[in-house]
Amino acid sequence: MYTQGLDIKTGDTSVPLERGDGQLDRRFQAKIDADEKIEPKDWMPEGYRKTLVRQISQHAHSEVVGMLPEGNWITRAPSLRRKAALLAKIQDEAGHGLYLYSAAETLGVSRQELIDQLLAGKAKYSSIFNYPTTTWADIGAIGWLVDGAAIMNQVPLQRCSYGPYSRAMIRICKEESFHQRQGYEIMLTLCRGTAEQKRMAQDALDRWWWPSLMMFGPSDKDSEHSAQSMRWKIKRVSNDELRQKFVDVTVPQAEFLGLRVPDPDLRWNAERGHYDFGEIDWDEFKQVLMGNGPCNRERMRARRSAHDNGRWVREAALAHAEKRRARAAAAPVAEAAE
Ligand code: BYC
Repeated sequence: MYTQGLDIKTGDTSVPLERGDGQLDRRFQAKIDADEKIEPKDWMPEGYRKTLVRQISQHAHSEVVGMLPEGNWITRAPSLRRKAALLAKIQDEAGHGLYLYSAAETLGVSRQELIDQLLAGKAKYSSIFNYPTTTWADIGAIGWLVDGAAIMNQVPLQRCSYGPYSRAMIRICKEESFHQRQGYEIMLTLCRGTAEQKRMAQDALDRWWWPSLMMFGPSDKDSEHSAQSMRWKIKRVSNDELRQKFVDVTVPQAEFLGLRVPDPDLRWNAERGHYDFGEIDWDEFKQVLMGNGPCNRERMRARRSAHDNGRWVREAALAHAEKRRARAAAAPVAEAAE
């Protein structure tokens, strides 16, 4: 774990150690209001720490579970170029999971605890990864829509008040933007191909559009954590605002592809300067969150089996690290020179 001793100083010179008078809380909020970053050793309210552990770990789990729907297509990608790009994308997602677990560890929780919660079915991950990838066009739609939605949500997280999370986001966003482009390029190729390929692209858009809008979370009026997370500048933009931005950016992209967004209520509202769009099926969203989506059980089975199959690798890596540590302790100079 990366957590080091808690440093009670909040960057200010004379912080009183008594917490009862709310001074620490006030100084903490003042620091947030001044757009200063909170770092792992700074004092923070327990609620802030818990909110970050919850959000960052859910985000990490999403990256890791998110590899599964795409992994389904590595062996069936239509060319060597597509296979190499897909492999690289999935590998990036594993990396994102690792940065995010590391960021969560700075808050005093171990990666093992977080993974145990996921495997026990107690932790959430993004609803979107509980839908199946039935055709190659789904890989295009995931890159275009799912990574597109992820970027929309993650760009403001680069300015999150918690230093390790915001810094992880900067690198992740760069990679996500490559992912989004490779997805759109797959869609463009299909849409400029045969009538059958274009139908495949339309079918993928039909199936991924609404689940992509659900990625942004419940509407603002039903979002239990938003108000506090905005005050703490963990979240910078609300769920509904981000969803609207995503629709505004994505509809012209669909038009360029010659595809139809599957929403009869979608229309440009000149007065608002935004697209109006139909109501999300919140019952479906709730069912997916409760574990009843089309692939929830399959995803958890795959994660548990990967975890069990990887046990010997983790044990071997630990044994190797222990051997190196023991060698270094016995002969520090020789080990350092290695
Ligand atoms: N799915 O009060 P709210 C990727 C939960 S991966 C599941 O609005 P908050 C990629 C929410 O957790 C990108 N659960 O919460 C990878 C909360 O439950 P708990 C994933 C959802 O936290 C591979 C409850 O509903 N991105 O890009 O203020 C391949 C109430 O919601 C969902 C992130 O994780 C959902 N869609 O806001 C390709 C971004 N929505 O904890 C691509 C980081 C809501 O009370 N996370 N819930 O049990 C966030 O920005 C925020 O956590 C959310 C929700 C906007 C998602």
